[in-house]
Order: sequence, then structure tokens, then C-alpha cells
Amino acid sequence: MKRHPLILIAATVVATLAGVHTFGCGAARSARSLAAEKVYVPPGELDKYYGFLSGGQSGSVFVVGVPSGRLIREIPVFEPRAAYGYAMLETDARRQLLESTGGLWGDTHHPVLSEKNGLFDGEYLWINDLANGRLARVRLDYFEADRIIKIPNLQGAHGIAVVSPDTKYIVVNGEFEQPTDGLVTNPAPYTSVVAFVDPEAMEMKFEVRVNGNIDIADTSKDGHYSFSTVYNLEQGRDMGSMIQYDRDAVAAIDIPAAEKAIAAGKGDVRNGVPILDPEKSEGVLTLIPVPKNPHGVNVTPDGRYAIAAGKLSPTVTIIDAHTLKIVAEPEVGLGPLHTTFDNRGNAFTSLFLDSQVVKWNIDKAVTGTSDYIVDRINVHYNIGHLQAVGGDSMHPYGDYLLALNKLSKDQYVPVGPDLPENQEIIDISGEKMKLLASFPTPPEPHDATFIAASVLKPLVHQTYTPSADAVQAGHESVVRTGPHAVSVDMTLIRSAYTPDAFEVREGDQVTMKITNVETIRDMIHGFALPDHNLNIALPPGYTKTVTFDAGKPGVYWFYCTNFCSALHLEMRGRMVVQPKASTVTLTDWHAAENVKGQLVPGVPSTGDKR
Ligand SMILES: [Cu+2]
Repeated sequence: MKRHPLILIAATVVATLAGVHTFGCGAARSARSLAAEKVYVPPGELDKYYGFLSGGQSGSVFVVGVPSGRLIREIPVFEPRAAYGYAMLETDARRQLLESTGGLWGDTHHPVLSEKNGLFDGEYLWINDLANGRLARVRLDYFEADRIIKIPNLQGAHGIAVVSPDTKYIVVNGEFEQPTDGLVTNPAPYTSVVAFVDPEAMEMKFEVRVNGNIDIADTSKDGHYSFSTVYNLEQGRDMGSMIQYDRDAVAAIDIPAAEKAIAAGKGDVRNGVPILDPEKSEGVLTLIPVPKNPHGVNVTPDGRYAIAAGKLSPTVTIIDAHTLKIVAEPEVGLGPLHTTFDNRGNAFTSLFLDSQVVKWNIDKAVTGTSDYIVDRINVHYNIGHLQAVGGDSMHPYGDYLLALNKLSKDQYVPVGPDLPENQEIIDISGEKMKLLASFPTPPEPHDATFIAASVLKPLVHQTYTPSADAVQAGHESVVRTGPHAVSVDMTLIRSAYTPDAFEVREGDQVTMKITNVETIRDMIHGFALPDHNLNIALPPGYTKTVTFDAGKPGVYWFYCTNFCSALHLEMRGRMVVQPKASTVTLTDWHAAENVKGQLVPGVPSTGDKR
């Protein structure tokens, strides 16, 4: 059969187009493959970095692996969380601490890591609660918040920073201005304070008064200055009056000068904390005028410059971190918020309005060279913080950067009117930035910091060392300690509670000390007690004491909430609450059960030692 020439031409065109199409797809696929390869961590292999993301109004810290973006852990901080060992009931010590210092929730913003010689040493992480003026410390050997304190004389604990290079203090900025003398009856001007906290004792050392709203913090790498951005020098009480001035400030506090003034007794003590008034203590505070309602301030890894982001000005202000003089004010784009660094002299600034990360060369910007902008990359969308791995230390790694975006529209399958927050991982190892991957997290990360897995992983404990008061296996007991009080010492090991039954009476206060006597990593057992608002998780070696009301007469099965073995479902036991007038004892119950053959032979209850 002879083909019509037009058909041949058409077939050739189709084939050619198909070829082009295939080629285009291949290029896209290969770019995708390269990006995927950079973030793919095969099952069984570990991430290169731990990432600590603030949990925002979740009140927690999220731990993600980088580069995979996998959510590895949540560390509850300003919240009681049964899943991670904290009982929910009102008498729980953790819950009481939270309630007495502000509430059962927090607004965490800025995770900062402890430093030794300017390097992250993996000992502690601190995180603020903006809403309730608190600071918490997380022990990284257990990934557990061990101290929470309320910062006096301060509202809106916003920016925090570690005083480099050896974590001398934790700096906490008070964002919400207060009557200077603390009295609402006095129309004195509102001011704020920068607080300096002893990181080991978690105690207040001193505060420095600053006019305006104190926002984000960093410190010079030699520990001489703390830097805080300050907006609303107008001292306005509403948004319109807060944005009148073209320049607000970076507040530089001379830490040795402040220490000297405190030692000389120049602080006015309020709520047990000496507050320095800079007007009475010369040389403590320097206000460096920067545009306009500035937000982030970040010190370069070499300690030469503090860089303030203009927020309402398209500029960053580069301040000499030793002389406190402004050396340059380059334009970077719209809505600059925060800056981070690689190990090749580049800065990366987040641009909220442009939805971009801009990479710029620090030396070129300082010397006024016109091509200081190196690259720009779009992010999705409206980036807040950003952090390069190690960019907040003296030794950035220079390979990955995390963009923490406020909006994630069209990035994930929709989940109702509220969409998850979006983190994007960007490859910064080359001249051009490359977007590699995104991952969602619960609300709402504000900031992040990273530590190499090679540094932290060896420091993480496998089990808890049993405390001196831990219940020993074989020494469990049920003891009546008063007319309306019973103490139960209990141990847990796969897959049984000892005792697995105990009896109390209506009206009793029951105090349970429970020890998980497992010695194997990850062998967690739970203790949930229905209708008593009680569920705790006990990692291996952990002891927890809880006190609760026995409640209404009845049989309550406590059970294990953490899957532990093939006999996990069988891991349960009873609290029998007798009516006040009852004369039946648990021994009687067991006798009755034995008659019916319901008690497992060889597993006698130790629960009736009364
Ligand atoms: Cu269990």
C-alpha cells in the first residue's frame, strides 16, 4: 500500500514532537531525581543532622531529620502530654509547674543550642514561651524539658539567644512593654527589659531596661555584646502609631559593663531581680538606629557583623559587631526578616513579601560592590525564619538551608480550611540555590536550629538511670498510710504490672510510685487508668509518682498504652475501689476468683499486702 506523502510528513512531525516531549520530560525527571537523591535517606540509614523546630502554639519542639525532613520526635515543653510521660491529672507535678507559671500551653518561638568554644556541644536546648513569659531548658541526652522558669518583670518573652562562645547566659527579650515601675496606677512610660538568665542554675541574674518593643536577639561571638532589634521607639499603643519613625534600633548591651554595674549595686531590685536603668548606668546600652520596625538580628559566623533585617524597609543594616558602627545598608528585597550564613562568606535573608530567599555576599555588600546579590529562589509561601545548618554557630556546614514558610497553599492535598505549615529544604552547597523538597509540620514552627548527628547521637542515653527512690523488683508494696491514704509501689516489666491488683476504698487518696524496671532501650510501658484522667508513659528506668482520688466504687482496669510485646494486650491489672462500708477484701475477691479458676496459676497477686 502506498502512503500519502502528507501522512508521512504528519507522522514525522508527531514523532519529532514526541521526541522533544520525551527529552523535556527526561530533563525534568533527571532534575527531580537529583533533588530527590539529595534528601532521600534510605530505610535503616540516619539523617546527617538533627533539626529542632519550635512548635509555636503547640507549645513543643519538633525534631526532624535533615535532609529527609522526617518528623522523628516531638518534645512537649509547655504542655502536659500523656504520650511522652506526663500525667494529665491535676496533681501531676509537671502540670502544677505549668499552671503555676502561666498555663498548660505555650507559644514556642526560638530554639537555641548550648555552645562550647562557639561550637554546639549537644548538652542543652532552650526555648521560649512568648505568651506566658517563660524559658525552658531541654536536656538533649534525654530529649526532655528539665527546667521551666517564669521570667519576672517581662511580658512577651520573644527573642532568645545564647551568649557565645561558652553559653554564659541565655538572653530573653521582653517584647510587650510594661509600666516602668510595674504599677498600672502610674502613667509612667512603658518600657521593656532584656533578661539575662544563668543557663546552668536556670536562675535570673539581671535585666536591662530598654524603651520600645524588644524583638529578636543574638550575641557577638566573643560574648561582649547582646544585640536585640527594637521596634516601636514611638512607644505607640496601636499599629498605626508604631510605624511612624523611619528608624528604630538595634539595642547593643555591653555585657561586661552591665555585670560591673550590677556588682556595684546599680540595679533597682523588682521581684527579686536587679534591673539596670541605662540612663543611670553609662556604657551599658547603645541604640544603633536602623530602618524600619526591624525584625531579625543575626551575627556573622566570624563575629564581625550583626545584621539587622529591615522588615518595612527593603534593606539589611550591617553593623560592625565591635565598634557598633553601621558599615553598609544594602537593598535585598521586600520584607526582609531573618538572615543566616554559609561557610563561604554568604548571607541568606528571608523576604516575607517577595516569598524568596536572597543570597548575598557579605564582603561585597560591605565594600559597596554592585554585584553583591548572588542568587534568589522562590519559596512557597511567605517565609518567616530561615536557618542554614550551623548558620547560627561559628562553624556553618554550608550544605542545607531550611525555609520556614507561613503559608503552604497548593503544596499538599487539602485538609480543611486550615493548611499545614510548610518547610522547604534548599541545597546551598553551590553558587545557585536549589529547592529540594518540602515537608509539612503541625502548627507552627517559627525558627529552627540544627546540630550534626555525629555530635549529638553519641550523647543520647539509651535508658534512664534508675533514681535513688526507684521501686526495686521484688520490693513492690501496697500500704495503707492513713485513714484515707494508700501508697502503691509498682514495677513494670514485659508484660505485667506488679502488683497486678490492689484494693482501696472510696474516699482514699492513692499515691502510686511506678518504676519501669526494663533495661532495654525503647521498652516503654504505659499506665492508663480509666475514669481517673490518668495516663503516663514510662521509658526504661523511669520512675513517676502520681496521687489521685480513688473515685467511685468499682473495678478499674489499668492497662499498658505503649505497645510492648506479644502479650501487650494482656498487660493490665485492677484497682478495686470498695464502697466505704464494704467489708470485702481483695483476698476475698481472689479466693472467689480461684474458685472460679479465673486467676492465672503461678502469677499470684502481691496486691493484698495491707
Ligand atoms: Cu507494656
